[in-house]
Amino acid sequence: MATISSAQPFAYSFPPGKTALIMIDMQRDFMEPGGFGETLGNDVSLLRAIIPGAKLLLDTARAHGIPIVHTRECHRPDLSDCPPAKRERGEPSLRIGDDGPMGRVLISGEPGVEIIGELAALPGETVLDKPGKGAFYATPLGDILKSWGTTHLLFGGVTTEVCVQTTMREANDRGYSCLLVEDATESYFPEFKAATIDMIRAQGAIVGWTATAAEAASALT
Ligand code: C5J
Repeated sequence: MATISSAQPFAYSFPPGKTALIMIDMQRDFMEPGGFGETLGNDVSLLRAIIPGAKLLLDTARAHGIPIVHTRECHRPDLSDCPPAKRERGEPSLRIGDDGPMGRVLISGEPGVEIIGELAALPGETVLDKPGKGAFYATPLGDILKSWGTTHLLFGGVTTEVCVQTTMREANDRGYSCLLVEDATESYFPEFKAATIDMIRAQGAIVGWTATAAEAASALT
């Protein structure tokens, strides 16, 4: 059992052989200019600060045989899995499925859906396309984790309060003990990231624990 004594709100213990890392949506559409994140009016450059923390987390998992699931938020080219309410919401400069500088926005197989080069999946790692904010909805994630005998989940990715938090809350309901890695996750709104971390840790780890990538790495050495 590995233990991060400095995790918040108290020590987090996890069995490396029953732990998986879920890296949420580190794709060009959220991380680079011209993608979905920017069409919503966000400054996507803010997210790049977590690349070193996310890389450390991936490298740590790889070094310790912890399986990795990379997710990508995207839809089928015919948009049959995109609810009209999602596509029509707000006043983005480009909507889901429109042609943009990185191909059709948030459409599977398009360049914008690729995970950024620094954090790309290695052969043998699982890459799941998900149409929702949560990674369990309309994906085989639940079955995959069951087949691995997973009991504990480490989380990184973007954005903290949307796809990461949605997935972590559902994972918590499904019985997983979850750790959010603080410097491997980011939001376009720093105050939303801070609030999410506070909410997760509140009330005796009601949704899970938080710690840094370095703390997770040193717990495993
Ligand atoms: C958003 C995500 N923010 N990956 N998606 O729309 O968090």
